[in-house]
Parts: sequence; structure tokens; C-alpha cells
Amino acid sequence: MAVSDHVDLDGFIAGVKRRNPGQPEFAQAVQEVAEDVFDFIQDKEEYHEYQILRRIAEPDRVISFRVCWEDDKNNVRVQRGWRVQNNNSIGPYKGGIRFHPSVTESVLKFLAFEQTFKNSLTGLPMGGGKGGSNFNPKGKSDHEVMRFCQSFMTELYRHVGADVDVPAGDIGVGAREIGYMFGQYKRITNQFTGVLTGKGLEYGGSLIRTEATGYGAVYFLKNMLEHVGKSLDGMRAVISGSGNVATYAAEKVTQLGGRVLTLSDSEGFVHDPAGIDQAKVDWVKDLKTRRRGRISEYVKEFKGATFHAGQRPWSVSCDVALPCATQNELTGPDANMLVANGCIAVAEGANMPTDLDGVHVFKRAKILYAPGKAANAGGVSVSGLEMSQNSERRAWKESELQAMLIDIMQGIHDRCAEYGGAAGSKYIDYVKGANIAGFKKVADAMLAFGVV
Ligand code: NDP
Ligand code: 2IT
Repeated sequence: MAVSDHVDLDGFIAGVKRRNPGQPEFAQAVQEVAEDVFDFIQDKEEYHEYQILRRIAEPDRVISFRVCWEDDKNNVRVQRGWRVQNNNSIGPYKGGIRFHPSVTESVLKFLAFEQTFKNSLTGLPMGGGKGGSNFNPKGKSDHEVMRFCQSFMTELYRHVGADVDVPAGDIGVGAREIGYMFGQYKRITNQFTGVLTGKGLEYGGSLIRTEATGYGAVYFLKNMLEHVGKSLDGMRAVISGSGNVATYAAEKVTQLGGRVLTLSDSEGFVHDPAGIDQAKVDWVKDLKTRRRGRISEYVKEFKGATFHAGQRPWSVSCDVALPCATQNELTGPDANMLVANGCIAVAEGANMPTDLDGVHVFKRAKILYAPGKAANAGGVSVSGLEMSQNSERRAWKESELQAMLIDIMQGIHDRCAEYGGAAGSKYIDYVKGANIAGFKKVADAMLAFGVV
């Protein structure tokens, strides 16, 4: 038998940590996948011999660059930019760009690694990548954001392309930032191509891309509930975040008959026992995208709601929970609290919002628990459909896209059930199912290529 790193899980994780010092988020993401994939590959000689997991956990490349820009007072500012191209075995690299002060190489490597499995699960031909910068858009003027985005793209343009690597939005990157980056790409290359997704509708964007991640996460939740004969009707939902994913998740929960009790941002959460209905969600969308305000302002507008500074919403009693803000925002004790308070289902709108202890709590409690790579794949799926529309030079109808999104989310649910279910039991381990199904497609493509 050939020498392989896939012999014992602890040794493998120790190796990942040794090779990636100071990168805890990356090691965490690899460990979560390895815990499931190791069992699956133990008796599969080819995956061993060809060191497939070891290779997926080593990005194809990590590009790091300086981004200089001038603020409104003519001060020269210096940030760091990255693009992590994790794996392009099943399609061009694809994944968002994050602008947030907490961005590090470790965070982007974990996100690009996760994206590889997520994109595989969608069934569309997309590899995994992620990029970003430690730039903080909060408190910056539109012109400052524009100058930063232009400078960022002035380096990034060499590494991306419609058939090479197709970035999109993520935390801190929405329609405004995509517009500035697309404009700069077009100016430098003199080419109008589908190099970014999440574009404005006037210049090649797709209908429902804005809504897709939040809507998709709720469709996944609905699919899980239906699998056990339940529905969202009358369910109380606790949601974290108040950005793109959180607000569209809240909207869809309400449309399907649920009651949304909370939203949050990095300063705390709001609790509105009367329910955050469509009119209130519209107010929050305007607050966050146009006025660029804080969620604490909600309680001045809506009587009966309370703001809890510095806290996360997991102590509020609920039936279902949707973490939609950021990584590691839901810990082991939080997960215990949710389960003890009667929460029966968790669908992750964010990437890796539950830490490893929390994942183990949900798995042990056998609640319905969908990891981000399955539940939040609706966004990148509609990005994939945007790429198809750009290639065809056509725009599909909203009704067609809505139907495709529902179909893709159902397909992901079924793939998770295939690899995470057990004969004679209704219980599906969605984490295991998503990890194995996502891994298998990429792994089999890599086997076809030999050692590269
Ligand atoms: P936005 O920038 O629109 O919103 C992010 C929200 O999360 C804000 O409410 C923000 O609060 C909060 N947040 C961000 N960082 C932190 C932090 N360190 N601590 C506490 N709260 C924080 O981003 P999105 O809604 O697009 O992204 C949210 C999550 O969903 C991320 O994990 C992202 O990777 C994931 N995701 C996004 C997709 C998309 O299509 N946009 C697709 C799939 C996953 P504040 O305003 O205070 O910063
Ligand atoms: O985490 C994600 O899936 C995203 N931020 C969306 C990626 C994309 O390419 O649409």
C-alpha cells in the first residue's frame, strides 16, 4: 500500500495545523470535513493512494497583494488583498470577496476550502475560491470605497476571468462594490465579460441573485422540516445578522408563515416579540444598505422591541434558528441553550457560524442541522446561473430562476440525504452528507487528472 496521510484523523489534523501555523479557522474547517470524509475513504484505496483530501486541503494558490488608496483627506492608506484559489477540478474558481477588518489569510483559506464543497453540492460546474481584504467599509464615503475597489481590482484583474476565476460579493461587498470593481475590470481589460457575479441588472446581473442566499437557506430549512412531516407555519425563528443573507432569510420565513423574533449586528441583537414582518424587514434593508446604520436603531422605530448590546440572539426561545452573520458566532454553550429551549432545526446562512463544539452538540442532539455549505448554497447557485446567462448573452425570467433555485436546493437536500442518511431511520446527518457528497465529485474529477 502506498504511503498516505489519510491513516489516522488526529495525525492528519496535526499535520494541517503544523503546515498552517496561526491559521485556526482554516484548521477548523478542514477538521470538520475530515471527521466525516475519513470514515468514507478508509476502504477506498484510490482516494488514499492519490492523497485526495490532503490535496484539497492545500490551496492551488494563495495570491496576496498590497492595496494602496487615498482617503478623502488625501492620506495614503495601505491594505492587504488576497485571492485564494482553492480548487478548480470541476469548474473555474468561484466564490465571494469579503471586505472586513477581521479578514486574514486563514479566514479566506477556510472560506475557499468550504466553497469547494459547497459549489460541488450545487451540481453546477464551479470550483472553489474566495478573496478579500482587511479594508473596513464602515464609515467610509462612497468615493473612498470606490477608490479602494478600483485599486483592489487593479491587481486582482490579472488573476480572474470568466473562465478562470469569477468572484462575487460576501460580507462588506454588495451591489455598490461589485459595480466599482466591474467598472475597473472593464476599463483595464476593455472586455465586457462575466468576470464577476452579483452585478447590477443593467450590466449583466441576474434576477434574484440578491435574494438567493437567504431564500435558499429557508428553502433548505423547509425541506428538512418536510422530511420529518413538519412545516414552517407558526414557527418562531431566531436569526442573527442584518445584512444581505439575514434580511432575505427573514423575508422568506415570514412569507412561509413563520415569525422572526431577532436580527443582529456586531454590536448586539434586537428582539421583537411581535415579529419582524415584511414592512419591518424593508425598513432594516434600507437602514443597512442605503443609510448604512446600526441595528440598535430598530428599537427607536418599533415599540415593544428591545436591544441587547454585545450579545447574540441564541438565548431567545425559538423553534428554528438561522445564523446569518459570520463564522464562530454560535458556540457549544449557545448550541446547548438552543437545544434546551426547544429549537428543532438550524440552517446556517453564514459560513461556519457554528464552532466545532456547537456542531458536535447539534449532531449529538440529532436535531435538524444544515451546515452552511449546504444551506447557504443558493447564493452561489444563482451566481452560477448568472454565469450561464452571461455566456448565452441572455437574461432569464424571474419565474424560471425562482423555480431553478428551489430545484437546486432540493437537489442539495437529496444529496445530503443520500450520504448522510441511514437505512431504517428518518435521521439525516446533514453535515456528514454535505461533506461526503461535496467531496466525492471533486475527488473523482481529481482522480481523472492523475497527480497534478
Ligand atoms: P453583509 O455584509 O450583508 O452582512 C453581514 C452581517 O453580519 C451584518 O449584520 C454584520 O454586522 C454581521 N457581521 C459581520 N461580521 C461580524 C462579526 N465579526 N461579528 C458579528 N457580526 C458580524 O454580509 P452577508 O449577509 O452577505 O454575509 C453574511 C454571512 O453569509 C457571511 O458568513 C457570508 O460568508 C455568508 N454568505 C453570504 C452569501 C452572499 O450571497 N452574500 C452567500 C453564502 C454565504 P455589522 O454591520 O455590524 O458588521
Ligand atoms: O459564500 C458564498 O457562497 C458567497 N459569498 C457567494 C459566492 C458567489 O460566488 O456567489
